[in-house]
Amino acid sequence: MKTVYTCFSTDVVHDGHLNIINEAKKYGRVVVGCLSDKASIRYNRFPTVPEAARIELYKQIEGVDSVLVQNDMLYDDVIGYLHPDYVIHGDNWCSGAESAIRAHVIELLNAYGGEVIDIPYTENEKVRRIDLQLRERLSMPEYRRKRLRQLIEMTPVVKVMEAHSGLTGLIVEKTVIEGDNGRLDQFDAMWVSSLCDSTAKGKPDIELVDMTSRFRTIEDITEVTTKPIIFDGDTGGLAEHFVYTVRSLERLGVSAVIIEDKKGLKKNSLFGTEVEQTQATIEEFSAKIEAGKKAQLTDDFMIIARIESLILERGMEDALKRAFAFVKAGADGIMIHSRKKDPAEILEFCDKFRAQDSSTPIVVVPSSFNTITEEELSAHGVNIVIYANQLTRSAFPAMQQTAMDILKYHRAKEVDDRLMSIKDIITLIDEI
Ligand code: SPV
Ligand code: MG
Repeated sequence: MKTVYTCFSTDVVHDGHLNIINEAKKYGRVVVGCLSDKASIRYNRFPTVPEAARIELYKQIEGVDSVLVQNDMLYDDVIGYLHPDYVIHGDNWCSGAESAIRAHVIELLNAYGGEVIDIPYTENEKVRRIDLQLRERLSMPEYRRKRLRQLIEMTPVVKVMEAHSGLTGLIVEKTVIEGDNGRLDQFDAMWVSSLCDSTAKGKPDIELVDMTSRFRTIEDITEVTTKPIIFDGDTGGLAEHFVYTVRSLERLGVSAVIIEDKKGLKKNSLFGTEVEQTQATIEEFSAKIEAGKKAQLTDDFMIIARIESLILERGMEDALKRAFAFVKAGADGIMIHSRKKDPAEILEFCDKFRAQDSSTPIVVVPSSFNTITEEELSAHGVNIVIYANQLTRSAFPAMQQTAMDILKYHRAKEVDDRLMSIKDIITLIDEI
C-alpha cells in the first residue's frame, strides 16, 4: 500500500481539507502531519488551538490513517523518516512565498522517486468565512493578549517591528519572506513606539501625545491585525495614573507595557546625555511597578521594566542592581537599552543578568547597535528583539524626496517610477 502525506496547520477543518483527504485516499493510506506550533508561527498564523488538540482534530477526519507532528515547515523531518510515495497539497502553494517550499519538497521526493500531487484549492464562501472567523478570533483581546507569553515559550527570539497606524500594522502583520534557509519568515509582534506614534502626529517624543490618543493608535492597529502588541509606555507617568493605563491596555488586548526608569520631562533615549534627563530612584520606580502589578487583572499581561543606566552613563553595576530590584518588585521582563554602536555593553549586561536570573525575559532595541543578529542576541539570553523605528525612518525620506521632486519638476511624472501603481494602492486594502 502506498503512503500519501499531507501537512495541515489549520485550527478548523473545512471543505478544503476534506477534499484533500478524499483525493489522497485514492492513492493509498493517508498520513496527516500536524505542523508544530513553533513552525506554524513562522509559516502562517498563530494557532488558536493547541498542538495536541489539533492532532486529535485531524485524527477524527474520516479517511485519515494516522497523524504525526511535522516540526520543519520544509518537510525535511517527515519526508526523511516517512518516505511517502506522494505529498498532496492544494495548488495554492504553486505560487507566492510557499512555492519555494513546494520546490524543496519536490527535490526531497525526487531523491527516491516520490511525487507531489497538486489539487485545485477549494474556494467557496464557507471556506472564506471560516478563514475570516479564525482571523477574527485571533484579533480578540483574550487571544491576542496572552500571545506574547506564549511566543516567549515557543521561539528562541520574539521578533517585533514598530507599528504606528493601521497601515504599518498591516505591514507587520502581512510581510512574509522566504528566508536564506528556504523557510518562510515573519514578525511575531508589534511595538507601538512613543517615538514613531509621536512622529506620525508631528509631535516631539516627550510624552506630549496623551494616552487617549495613544490608545486610539492601538485601536487603529487592532482593528486590522491579529499579532500581539507591546506598548511603549514611556515613564508610565505617575503611579496613580499608571494603574489606569495598565487596565486600559489589558482591555485593549495589549500583551505588555514597557516603562522606563526616568522621571520629569522625558526625552527620547537616543539623545543620551545630550539633553537633561532624570532617572527615577530604584524605590520610586519599584513602587510604580508594584502598583501596576497590583492593578493588573489578567495573568497574561506583562509589565516590563526598562533600564536607562547605560543610556545615562551610570554604569553596568547600576543597570544590574536596578534590573534585580525591578524583578523583585514584580517586573515580568527587563529591557536594557544602549545607544552605543558596539553591542558589547548590552551583551555584558545580558550575560551578567543571566548568570543570576535564568528566566526573566530580556528585551533589547538594537537601533544603534544594529550589526548584531537576532541569533547572537538570543545566544546571550535575549528573548525579545524590537525594531523600534525602522518603518518610520524608511518612509519619511521616501515621502520627502517625492515632495521635493514634484516641486522641482512642477508635475508628478518624474517620480512615477518609484511609486506604487494606482491599481495597487486602490486594491491594497481588502474589503471585508
Ligand atoms: C521608542 O521607540 O519610542 C523607544 C525606543 O522608546 S528608543 O527610541 O530607542 O528610545
Ligand atoms: Mg519611546
